[in-house]
Amino acid sequence: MATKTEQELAVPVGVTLDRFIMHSQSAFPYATGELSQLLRDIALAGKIINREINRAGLIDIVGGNGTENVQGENQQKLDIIANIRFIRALKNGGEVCAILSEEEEDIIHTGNNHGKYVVAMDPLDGSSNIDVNVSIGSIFSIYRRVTPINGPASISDFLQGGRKQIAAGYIIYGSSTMLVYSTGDGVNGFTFDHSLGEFILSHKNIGTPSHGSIYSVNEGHYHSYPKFVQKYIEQCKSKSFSARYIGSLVGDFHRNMLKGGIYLYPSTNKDPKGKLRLLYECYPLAFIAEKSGGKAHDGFGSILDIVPQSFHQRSPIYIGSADLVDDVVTG
Ligand code: P6P
Repeated sequence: MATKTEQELAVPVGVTLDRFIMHSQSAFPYATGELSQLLRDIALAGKIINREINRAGLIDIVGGNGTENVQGENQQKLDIIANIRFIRALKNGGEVCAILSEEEEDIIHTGNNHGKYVVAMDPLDGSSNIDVNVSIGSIFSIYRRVTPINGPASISDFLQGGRKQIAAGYIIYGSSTMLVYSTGDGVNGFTFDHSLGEFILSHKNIGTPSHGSIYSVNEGHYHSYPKFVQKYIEQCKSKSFSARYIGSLVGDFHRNMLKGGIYLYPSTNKDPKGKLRLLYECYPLAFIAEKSGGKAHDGFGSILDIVPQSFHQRSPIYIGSADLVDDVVTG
């Protein structure tokens, strides 16, 4: 019986997030390491939140917190915890001068006025799924500040527009925990190895298939959707597309990016401007979609070209495979 060679026995660990970041930084001669450190800080927050989620059922942190966020939505205990964990990691990391969070009315000044960057984030999206063990996610968007270094950040740092993002991504807490991000040159996915406590490169240079046969939309709101959306949903049914909607944006987006498909959250009677928030849900996922060859549209133009007016504004969104997005918006 042939014995396995040493090489076969010693399966390589793979490229850690740290090594990948250092290698990527070396490709930018003027990079001074702050963005690399910021990405590490986000990864650290993701590891901590992952641990909290995995033990939520055991230490009574599932369920509602009995409070509402700025959106008037019931906050889950893990929403609060994730928000605190991200703020703490970014404050301690020192690279971020201010944070905009879905869970907070106004921007959070970190005290790091020397920081070059600001971060807009949804600390934990889809949190109503926590109690039923459905995948949830954290979403982040990074800008270089436009206000003077060493001074306080301001609203202008956050209302630069989607195409001014220098990096964006998400962490999905599912059957495995993954960090997916882009700094503008491709999209890469890292799977968390619990035994090592490291994110390992598992999905290099992700490409969104230009086509697909999955559509993700809440058909319970069908009758309040615009006619062009109703027409598209009927087309999906006539083509025997698969309906896949888990009520968790990051989970639906991630599956559609890997397999091909489209996620739709149109305007409705209840949310005439759409439900999803532009700055920390639509912009970052649109950045990832476009950098992986997909598209993100609001029915009038690219999500990334929407001129932002306020921190928590909402937008309709049609995002995923380029051909499917075109089919929706061109009717
Ligand atoms: P609905 C979760 O609240 C969320 O923001 C997204 O994660 C999800 O896709 C959507 O809302 C679900 O909304 O109206 O279908 O329950």
